[in-house]
Amino acid sequence: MKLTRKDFPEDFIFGTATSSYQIEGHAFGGAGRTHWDDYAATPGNVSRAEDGGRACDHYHRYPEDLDLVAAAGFDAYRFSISWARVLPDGRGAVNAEGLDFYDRLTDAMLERGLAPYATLYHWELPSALADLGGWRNGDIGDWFADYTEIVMTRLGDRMATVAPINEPWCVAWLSHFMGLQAPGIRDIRAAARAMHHVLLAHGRATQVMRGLGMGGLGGVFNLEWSNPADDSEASRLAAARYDGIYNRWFMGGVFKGEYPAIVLEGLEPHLPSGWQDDMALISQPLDWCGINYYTRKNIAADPRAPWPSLTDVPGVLPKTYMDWEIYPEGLHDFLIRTAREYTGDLPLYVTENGMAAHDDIMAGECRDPHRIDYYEKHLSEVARAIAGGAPVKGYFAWSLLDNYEWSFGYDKRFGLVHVDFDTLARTPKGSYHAMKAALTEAGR
Ligand code: GCO
Repeated sequence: MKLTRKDFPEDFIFGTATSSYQIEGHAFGGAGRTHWDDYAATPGNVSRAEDGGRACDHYHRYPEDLDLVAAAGFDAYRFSISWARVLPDGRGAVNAEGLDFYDRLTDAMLERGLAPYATLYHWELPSALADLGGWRNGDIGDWFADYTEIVMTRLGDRMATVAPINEPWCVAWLSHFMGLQAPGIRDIRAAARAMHHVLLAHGRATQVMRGLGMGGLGGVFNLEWSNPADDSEASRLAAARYDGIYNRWFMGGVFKGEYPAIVLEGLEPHLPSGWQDDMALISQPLDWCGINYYTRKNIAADPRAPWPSLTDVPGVLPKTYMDWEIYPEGLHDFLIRTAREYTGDLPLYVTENGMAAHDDIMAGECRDPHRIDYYEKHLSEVARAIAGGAPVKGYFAWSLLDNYEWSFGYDKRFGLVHVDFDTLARTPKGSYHAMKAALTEAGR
């Protein structure tokens, strides 16, 4: 990698990110069942019906994993806390072993000089709450607030930053309209409710943490560039609807207290009554904004389909193993647009960015020049956004380890570190060594 730390401001934070269900091994330590266990147990949802029962066994191997993070020269580690590990039924009895685990994990980060960047929900809803309607039930704001209070009463004094919810679009739209993640629902009314309740829960958790006297509170949004697939006015409008649903709904709700009209057009009839009364809570001030960025979509109008009457068509750019187009400019454009239109001077972090590949070990080594190139191109766009005035304060590579890529199972490898899912051996890839060289003198 040609870029190094020196190409970024002195206080710029480099980190790497993971999430609980994707790496910990949810069968260990008394965690409760989650809707991902149920989704994976239903034929046809997940490749090879794989689940997160063992995953990378980070639950037992976290010291070794954090050693790898520290040795690469990262400043911070973005991790998540599993609701069902702390509260197996989502409410009521606490699993002391679960809270103890996150306590040990936090201290292990601090001992290695890594700043803990926590997320409270990265998709593993306790099944007992899914039984009550999960994200469709407006009570989830209070359930999530209670869980937040339990976790942060214990850990809050040691967190550098906290985001309540990872990628609200995935929690709501991908999972309740497209049906491609747990709970796998395809229903516009369920989707509309989830779209609102996920932000209500964000607001309630933020309120609770402020009440505990905490700072460093933000939100993490996955943004996807919406590119009209052709020059027609119909496709331009379809792309604007896609941008509205994917990006502007959440940015507008959280940073302006309003939802975009182009989305309300389709969703308002299905929102819970009195939704307007929640907007002040949803848009209370934050300390930073996180952007997860991977790709763009090419959107065309599909006038025969009901609202939002659009479809995505394959693009011409080189693609990752997820079949996602590689479009680094989108990261620059989102950083600039977010600061200009939504967040002003608020610190921005790239909280996830990375690519999947089919990485093999050969002669004891895992070479992934494609991934080094991906990181280099995206980091260049971050540097360009900073030069253009966007207040970007940090960048987190997704992901530390090959892990459970949700409905794709263990086949899509995103890690800087290769994981052999039979032996669980960790092998740092070429991209890990390149990062280390960019971040430390020792790695050069
Ligand atoms: C995300 C997801 C991660 C995925 C990654 C690659 O936050 O987008 O949270 O869990 O693994 O995005 O798809």
